[in-house]
Amino acid sequence: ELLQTHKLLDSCEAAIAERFTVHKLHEARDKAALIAEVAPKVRAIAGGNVDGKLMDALPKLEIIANFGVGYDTIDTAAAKARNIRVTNTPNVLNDAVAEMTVGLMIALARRIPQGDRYVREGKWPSGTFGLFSELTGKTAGILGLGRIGKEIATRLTAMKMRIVYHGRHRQEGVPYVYYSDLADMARDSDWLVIVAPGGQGTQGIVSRTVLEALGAQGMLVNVARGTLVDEAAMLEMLQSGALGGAALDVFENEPNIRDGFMRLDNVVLAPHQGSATHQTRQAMGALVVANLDAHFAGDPLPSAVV
Ligand code: 8YV
Repeated sequence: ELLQTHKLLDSCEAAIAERFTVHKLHEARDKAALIAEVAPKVRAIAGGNVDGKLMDALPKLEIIANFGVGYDTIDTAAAKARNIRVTNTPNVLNDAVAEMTVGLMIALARRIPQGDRYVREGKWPSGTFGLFSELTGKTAGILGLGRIGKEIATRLTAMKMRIVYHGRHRQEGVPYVYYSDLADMARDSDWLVIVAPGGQGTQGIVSRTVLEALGAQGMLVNVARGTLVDEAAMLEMLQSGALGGAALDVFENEPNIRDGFMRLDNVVLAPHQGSATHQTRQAMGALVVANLDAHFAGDPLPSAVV
């Protein structure tokens, strides 16, 4: 039997239901009661939000198959200690997230959402919309040059941007300048592109100091996790003009976001839709199922993180 912890793509839910008796934790009125009831039989979890306590409550649990590349809501150390496998959905979403990133950047720089409103509100015949900045010739500092970060870099190179990057290590065979210090990179960049994993190790690394280094002309785009950024500092700096602009697909407490963002004109806001295309979500769902199938067939897991 399988415990599902949040809503998944319909086709993924259907494929899982063909294979397992499914219990939906997110739909249970009394979650503790459901967990106690299913504990003797649940061998798999589909979804995230799994801590050591939930693992302990499910003594037969063997695998947690996450729908998403980021698994910051799963306590992987606790899973490892309990011999529970964890899988994610890497690679299949790289292109979709990279496309969204470029789209957000152009939308912010050229004020595409504001232009749409301007036209709809009938202001065009009697006014001028203005002149804005472009990506061409600018420097993009990528925080997290992983699988998605590299796809973003390729696309921004095509936009005639200069690419630099920061991460824990300099990477061999990468044609971009490496910064070992994030604030130094932000200082030298027009754009800070946040695409590093969330979780304990990266919490708040885009600090006030980093944002100050990016500066009043600086633009930020975040398609990773809201937790990477000191969000209170970012909001305050966007309000005061100490930071130029931000295109945000992710937030600290999403889907509930700080009210201040709604009243800002120098932001583009998106509802965590980086991977939200038909083809990518289908592929993510298929990979969740492939990991579960491989596990219960005793085969190597296609995309294990633990
Ligand atoms: C979400 C994501 O998982 O892959 C990730 O890490 O952030 C997204 O793809 C998606 O919204 C499904 O919950």
